[in-house]
Amino acid sequence: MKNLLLSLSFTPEIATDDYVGFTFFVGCMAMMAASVFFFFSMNSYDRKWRTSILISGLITFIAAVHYWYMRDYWYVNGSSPTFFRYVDWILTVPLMCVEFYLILKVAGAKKSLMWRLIILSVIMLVTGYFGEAVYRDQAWLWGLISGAAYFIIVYDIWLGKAKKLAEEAGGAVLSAHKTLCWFVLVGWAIYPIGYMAGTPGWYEGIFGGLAMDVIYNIGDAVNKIGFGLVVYNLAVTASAQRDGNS
Ligand SMILES: *C/C=C(C)/C=C/C=C(C)/C=C/C1=C(C)CCCC1(C)C
Repeated sequence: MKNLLLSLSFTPEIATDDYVGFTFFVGCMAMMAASVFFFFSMNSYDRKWRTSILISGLITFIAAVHYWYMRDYWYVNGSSPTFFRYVDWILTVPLMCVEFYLILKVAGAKKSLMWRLIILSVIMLVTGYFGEAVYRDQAWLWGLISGAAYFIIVYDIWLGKAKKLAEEAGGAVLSAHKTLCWFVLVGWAIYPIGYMAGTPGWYEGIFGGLAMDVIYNIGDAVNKIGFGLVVYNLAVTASAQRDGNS
């Protein structure tokens, strides 16, 4: 209890040029605010969307808690909180795969689609962790394997089974699916850039000047909050359309 109070009342001093510290701080706040928004919006649309928005809120909430620790870790150690970063991702990215499934369930998506995406995302993250934290000398190799899993996810949702289901559903579901596909193609592509900026390898010269954590923090804000807002928008739009028809 005393530790908790101490950590709550502790005010770190953030240097004006500490962009990593700054983005951890702002990221933490943004994730908290987004969670409150998603949780409190639960009564604004049809019941059937509740689980989807609940998951959007859980994603930003889990991130908020991790950002709280990462912010602290960075302040105290001045190094990347790689462990917390990957624990956060391993919890939140599979939840995003669940979102894809829930949205496409109206069109008859099977659980196998969800599990396929979850397994691919876990492979992507575990191999990324190996490259960043365990076998840094072969970071490029682990990054490549991770990238392959990422590529299959992109293929699956853009051109595979998920796309067919979205087309069958049509309307608001199809347009939400398309937007989420763009998030995965462009938004998620921010992460390999951060990885290349933060690990040794032939690519060091390309992104060497950039701070890995700033890139990851921007990626998280875009993907976790933005992704949730797309789902929120779908819930509101689809509920309004239904009300209009009835
Ligand atoms: C909320 C967190 C999200 C959406 C995290 C996504 C992370 C990735 C898409 C990470 C991908 C990576 C590669 C494709 C290759 C290099 C290693 C990773 C793990 C950074």
